[in-house]
Amino acid sequence: MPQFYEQPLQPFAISFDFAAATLEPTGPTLERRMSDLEGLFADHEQWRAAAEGDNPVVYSVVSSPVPEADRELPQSITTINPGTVSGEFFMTKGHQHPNAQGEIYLGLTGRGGLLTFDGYDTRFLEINPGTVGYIPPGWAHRSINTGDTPYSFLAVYPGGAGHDYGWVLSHGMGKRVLMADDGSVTLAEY
Ligand code: PAN
Ligand code: ZN
Repeated sequence: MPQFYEQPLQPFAISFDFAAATLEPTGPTLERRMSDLEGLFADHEQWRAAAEGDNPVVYSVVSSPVPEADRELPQSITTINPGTVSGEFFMTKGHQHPNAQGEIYLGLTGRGGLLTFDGYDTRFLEINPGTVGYIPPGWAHRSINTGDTPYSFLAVYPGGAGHDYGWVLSHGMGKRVLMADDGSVTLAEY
């Protein structure tokens, strides 16, 4: 057995409902409202009006009880509500893992995608139900609901990777994901 700084967890099973996008037992959960997303949408005035108005829940994250600690492998389900801010689809804040390590996403419900940016190139991957997306080490990532129903996905990531949100605020994501006039998904410069 390797040496642990804390008592290791015992093996345990997680009951996972693909359609309802829930897991049990449940660890930490969080909700991000519009007011939590300052500086991320291109149309700052419309963002402010929404944040100071009904301030909708943009997304929520429910985690299993596996801790974010070295050697552990936490999982969480994110659900992003449908909507736009001046045509820019509802999305997660986006982050880099400062201790660069890979991550996988599995699409569960709805329609959406994964925007990745390594500081030079941007790639947009559709991650719909049944699709696994791989995020290599060093690629910042943000998820986007491009549909008109809630979009959910499972994320599995190394517990020691950390989350750096300031990187995305200062570097952006290279592209924005917008709804075109005909409702289709289009990428625009940041
Ligand atoms: C995901 C994200 C989750 C919420 O579990 O943390 O989708 O997005 P933000 O963290 O950008 O608000 C993940 O990538 N974890 O590493
Ligand atoms: Zn991540």
